[in-house]
Amino acid sequence: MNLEEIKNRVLEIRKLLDRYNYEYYVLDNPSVEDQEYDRLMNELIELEKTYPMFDDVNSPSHRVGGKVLDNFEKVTHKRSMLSLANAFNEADLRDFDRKVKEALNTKEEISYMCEMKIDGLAMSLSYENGNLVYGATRGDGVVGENVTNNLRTIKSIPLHVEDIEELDIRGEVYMPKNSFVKLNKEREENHEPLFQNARNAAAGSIRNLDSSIVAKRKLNAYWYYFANAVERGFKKHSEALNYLDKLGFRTNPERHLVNGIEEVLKFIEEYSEKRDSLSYDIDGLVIKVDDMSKYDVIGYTAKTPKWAIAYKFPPEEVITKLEDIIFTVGRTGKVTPNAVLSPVKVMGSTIQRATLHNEDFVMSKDLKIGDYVYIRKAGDVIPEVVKVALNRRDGSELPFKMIDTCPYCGSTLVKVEAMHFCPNPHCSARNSEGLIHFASKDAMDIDGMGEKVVEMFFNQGYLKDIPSIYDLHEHRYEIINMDGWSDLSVNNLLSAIEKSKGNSLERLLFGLGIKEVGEKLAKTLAKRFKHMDDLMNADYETLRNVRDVGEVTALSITNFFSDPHHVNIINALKEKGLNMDYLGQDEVINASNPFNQKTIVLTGTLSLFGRKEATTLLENLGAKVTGSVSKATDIVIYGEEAGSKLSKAKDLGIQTMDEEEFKQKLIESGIDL
Ligand code: 3BD
Repeated sequence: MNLEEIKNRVLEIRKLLDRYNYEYYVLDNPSVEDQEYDRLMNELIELEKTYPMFDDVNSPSHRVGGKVLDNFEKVTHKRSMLSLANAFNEADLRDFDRKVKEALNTKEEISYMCEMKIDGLAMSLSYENGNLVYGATRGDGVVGENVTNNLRTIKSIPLHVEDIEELDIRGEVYMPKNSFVKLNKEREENHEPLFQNARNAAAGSIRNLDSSIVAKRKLNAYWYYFANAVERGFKKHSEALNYLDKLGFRTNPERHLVNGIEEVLKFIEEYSEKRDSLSYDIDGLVIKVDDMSKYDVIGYTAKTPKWAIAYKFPPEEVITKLEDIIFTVGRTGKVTPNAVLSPVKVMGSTIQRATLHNEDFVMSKDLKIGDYVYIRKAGDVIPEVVKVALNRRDGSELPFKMIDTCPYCGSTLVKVEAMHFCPNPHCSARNSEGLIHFASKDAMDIDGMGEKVVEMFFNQGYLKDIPSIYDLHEHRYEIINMDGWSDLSVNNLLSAIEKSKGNSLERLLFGLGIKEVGEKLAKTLAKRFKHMDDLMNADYETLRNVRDVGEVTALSITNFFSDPHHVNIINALKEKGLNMDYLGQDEVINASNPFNQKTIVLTGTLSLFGRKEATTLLENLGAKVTGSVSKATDIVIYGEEAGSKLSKAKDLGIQTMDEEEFKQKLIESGIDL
């Protein structure tokens, strides 16, 4: 064969294999024997190996995976991927229908497409001139991850379609129920951690960086939306779906076009029953207006279309025994009662603990130890105790009693509103929780120092408080000899610890676990004060002048830094070489901002900003802030109860601005509020 003939043979085999794939995986109706398929595949692989110039990423030979990536590239979706509003009951659905009719100014019944809401992962596929160019996860709806290599291993996904300029389609990748059960069984035999449910198994698979592993997971997909259908002349969603079907995409046959909301409700009733007999998990149904030409009239909210809604099945409830109530102590000292339950399966995961929040919660539900209780879980949310099954009481139940001393250090608990706190800053439970928080991703981000590791080292005595993290290297050889550790894993941990010393101030502030100081406020404080010492020296008034710092927060911060125990921790961290400065970029100030070179007066009570902060912000933008209104004043910014200065400004025809407008202008000037 000459090169031309070889190329033609390669193309011919690909076409055949694409067709056989489609027949087998989409139509479930193969036309050739496996042997014939394998023979062609081997011939193709052989040719591509010998003539690499004819290789192609979209060759069916690449469906077995192979490439191992370091990470996934980010992709910006051509059209952003919307969310869906939820309906939980009949009333919500009728409301939806009423609003659609109102928007269309009609009393006629609406034609709705009713679909399964597959509990999988939303994906987009993009084709250009008939070739798959990328497949991506939803991400935040705007930017997702390029998982094309992994999607290619799903054999029902076409690598080529008819030669169409552009196709942008959306669907759900999922793992069928029986594949999930089988996968977990294998994992159990191999002593590998189990997946909680089919959705997590699908998510874990599609985000695996090794596509040859993905190829072994039995994933599949249904495609439910043709994003550029209207541009391509389609008027009905139902027609767009039929077209996708014709192009070779797998569309869900469990879809029904119905007329009016009553028929939607009937459909929901029918599928609430049928749900369990499907080969995949669904967590609800999706109802869509069929007439796409009306989508823009019906409109959109910020994130969701108003022409579609997701009906969510009610959360599953099960009954189990409340064996005991135990107490845990968090890093702030908060003591939480926890339900110890007889293990029970809800929504595919086994539950044996549930938080009971605080004493009042337990009392208001009248929980007694030995009671049978209803547990509810919806989707990925944490399970909750709903109520007692009173009819199952036999008198043997024991009353609940809140403890008054810390179960870890014995200190007398302090009650603040409904909550109890262990006041001892040296309490071992508090310290170990504090360490876990300090090392966590959003705080100091010490990779490899999660809950299990901290607890293990804590129990060994290698860790006792936050500064001891930075002495962990002294235990290097002891750790290497512990179960599950190696030279490499210890090195990785120690270098992650070393690396964290260079973090910017806000991570350290958040990591210290000051009450009321969350991630966002930590950043604001770091930006405002720049150095740890300046924050430590700030008095109550100065703190109150910072945006988002109220009385409670200002007090909490001053209390924290006036405690010698905390000062010692910070000094110890300084000694270990931790960075104590804000390293972030200051905002780049645009000279064309509306405050540059202007003389500005602030008046009235500013509630969004402290007066001092507003002044600093304005000065940073090139403004001069003065005290009294005159002809030289350019702008007056006013808050509540502004008096004579505001009226004078109005008399003089000076520009005025309320706080909201001020905030808006700051944002437009590039200030990161
Ligand atoms: C399904 C959006 C629209 C195109 C927006 C109407 C929210 C997950 O089977 N239709 C379906 C399914 C999901 C859908 C749309 N039709 N959006 C649909 C969907 N049959 N599950 N979803 N999604 C997909 C989401 N995912 C993660 C985080 C937030 N939202």
